[in-house]
Amino acid sequence: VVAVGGEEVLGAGELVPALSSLEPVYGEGSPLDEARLRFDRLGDRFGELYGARPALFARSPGRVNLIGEHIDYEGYSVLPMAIRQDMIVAIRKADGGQVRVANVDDKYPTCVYPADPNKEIDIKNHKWGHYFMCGYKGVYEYARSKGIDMGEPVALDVVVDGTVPQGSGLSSSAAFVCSATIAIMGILEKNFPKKEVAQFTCQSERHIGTQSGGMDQAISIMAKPGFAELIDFNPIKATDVQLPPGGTFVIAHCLAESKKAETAATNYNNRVVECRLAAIVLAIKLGMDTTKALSSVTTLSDVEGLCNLLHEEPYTTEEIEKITGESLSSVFQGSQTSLDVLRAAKHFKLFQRAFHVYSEARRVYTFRDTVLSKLSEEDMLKKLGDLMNDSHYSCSVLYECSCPELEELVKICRDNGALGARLTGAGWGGCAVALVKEGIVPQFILNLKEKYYKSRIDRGVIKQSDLGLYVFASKPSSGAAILKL
Ligand code: NG1
Ligand code: MG
Repeated sequence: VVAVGGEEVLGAGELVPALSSLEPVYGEGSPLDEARLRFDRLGDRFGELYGARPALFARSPGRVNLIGEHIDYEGYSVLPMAIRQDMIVAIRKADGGQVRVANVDDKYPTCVYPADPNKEIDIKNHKWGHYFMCGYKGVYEYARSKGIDMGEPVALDVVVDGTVPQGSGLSSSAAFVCSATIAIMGILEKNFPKKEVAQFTCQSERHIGTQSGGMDQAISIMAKPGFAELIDFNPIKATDVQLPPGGTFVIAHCLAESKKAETAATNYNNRVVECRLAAIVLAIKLGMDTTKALSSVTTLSDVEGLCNLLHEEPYTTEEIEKITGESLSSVFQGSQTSLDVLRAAKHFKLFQRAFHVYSEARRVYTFRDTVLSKLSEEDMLKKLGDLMNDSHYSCSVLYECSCPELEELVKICRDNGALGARLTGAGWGGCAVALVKEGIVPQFILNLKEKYYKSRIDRGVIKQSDLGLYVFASKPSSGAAILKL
């Protein structure tokens, strides 16, 4: 009975914990009866749909990013923690050449795919089940890259149950891709090194059409209960960060859904492209040969962060093409999602995006250093809160990934005693995270209910009884695990 905690390998075999031992998975003090009930319900639903018991369950958590927003894909370290909310997957091998992905919630109609890891995902026609197929394709791709024989593609019966609210910036998508991945590894009896799973699941999720960084998958796979993690990339590494006990992170959903996959061309992928362009222009301004800049510079972490070499006025396509001596469509040739960005973009705010990335990258280390410092807890919490506020300002004003609802919510958090508050995840909707002194958490949540949610309940945006799904305090939870019956 082992939870996949600090082990090096993730997958089937001796690392499989029994369902009777959920404690290591959910951490001390979690409502385990509730968790057990969820697994029971999921198993029952599986039985109704497929007339059999699942062979195993897998779970992977969502996360809240404490600081370091929109910098993972630029190669900079971030500081998230796993939350208790997760995705659980029940799975068995099936006959008939199909992967059937059902959900305990009828809101999500069953998706059926051919059991063919080479088949592209139809991203123009977005479906919730696509994330499972990201995991499916990813496992086979990883195995192929390592020369591991996977035999004939397997047909699968799957039912999932997710508690990470969708489009919330809490990474329901990575929780789904990661739980799908390890469920498939479990069913195929493959053990892959944990760090590699954290790495390749990031590639897997890109099949959905977002050029995501690796933060969400890394924390979902590598989290340890009780710790936030400083995640470094290239190579991927997680370092435990013990947060000061006097502070609690409260997560609150602004109730605007962030439809990241659907709006990628103007939001998420747009920023990835702008950062790449900023990096190339900076490299050239710093004296690099244009051919070399175009071929070797991919992220802002590849160049020195001298933003003053960029101008604040947004860049036009023509201006950038003059600097690079090459048409942008040929620079991004071969990346359809980038070409979609170019088609949708009016101009490119290179200075603002680069300034955000470099300053946010520094804030992550300052945050970590503050946690490790000898400051009194009072001063420490205040400093951490200030950093979160600075991060939000930068996201909102320079990176423009906030929205009116998030602005209102963040302000209400600060006005009601939060030491700091910021949007978390990609933004454009979803959640804010607030640092609150332990002692005032219940009152703080009551105030949010009164000042932010009450009017929305009255207007029927959410049900009073669902409020707990949208605003809650969170402790650092554990990472991905496979569970057997
Ligand atoms: P969310 O919004 O939770 O999907 C996204 C990216 C992260 C990171 C953040 C912004 C994916 C899977 N995740 O998170 O890699 O870039 O935005 O910091 O796209
Ligand atoms: Mg996501």
